[in-house]
Amino acid sequence: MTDTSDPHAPVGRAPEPPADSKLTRAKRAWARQGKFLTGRMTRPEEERLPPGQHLVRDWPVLDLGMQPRISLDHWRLDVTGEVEHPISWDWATFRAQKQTQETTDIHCVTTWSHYDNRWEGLATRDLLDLVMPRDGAGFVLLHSYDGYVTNLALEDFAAEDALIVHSWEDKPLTTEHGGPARLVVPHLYFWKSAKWLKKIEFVVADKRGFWEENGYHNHADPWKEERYSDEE
Ligand SMILES: Nc1nc2c(c(=O)[nH]1)N[C@H]1C(S)=C(S)[C@@H](COP(=O)(O)O)O[C@H]1N2
Ligand SMILES: [Mo]
Repeated sequence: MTDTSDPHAPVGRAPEPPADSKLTRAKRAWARQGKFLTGRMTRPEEERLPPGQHLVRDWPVLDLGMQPRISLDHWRLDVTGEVEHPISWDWATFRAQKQTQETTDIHCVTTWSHYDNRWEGLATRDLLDLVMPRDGAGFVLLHSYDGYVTNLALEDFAAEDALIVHSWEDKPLTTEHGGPARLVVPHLYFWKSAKWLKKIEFVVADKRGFWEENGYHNHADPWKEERYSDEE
């Protein structure tokens, strides 16, 4: 006798809706628009390379010239400011958090883009679940071991593909690319992706970081070519 108690058991093929019904048309439109994906919309393939960008094969190194070496024994990540549950993690505790993998593209303001980088680390959304930002917290300042600072709106930090990564292509992130751990925010120019991440500070009022003070745009959306400052 067949057990019919399992609701997932196959019960024969569901009838296909007619190919051009109102429902299938609506579903195709939703798929095109990336509807029901939380956060930002998926982009059609022809829009993958943002305006003014060109593809490179190698992954260039860009920073202020001082590449700090932090041994895993001395590494810490602090999460401070407008949060219910501040964090101060050592390396083992950071590595014990829930892991997420994402394959995303890099777009640098200096016009190179590098496709299909496979990252692994802690999703910023999972971090937000742990620290619980307070109501007033609208912005996030990223502080790095080389003294670099960059700023993000909370909704950009919370993007569904944003990660605090420790690995690239299944290997530990190298020092030159920001290891032990860096932020990766794929939908913004790469200067927003702080290398050698040390502290994440939640704040009420926005505060421009290093490049944002030095002529770059505060928001940095590559598809809108937000390269240079939006301020006088
Ligand atoms: N801590 C820190 N993070 C940083 C920078 C920096 O100088 N210091 N430079 C930014 C810039 S301008 C870019 S383009 C990317 C470069 O990352 P990559 O060297 O891994 O390509 O890192 C960003 N993050
Ligand atoms: Mo950059």
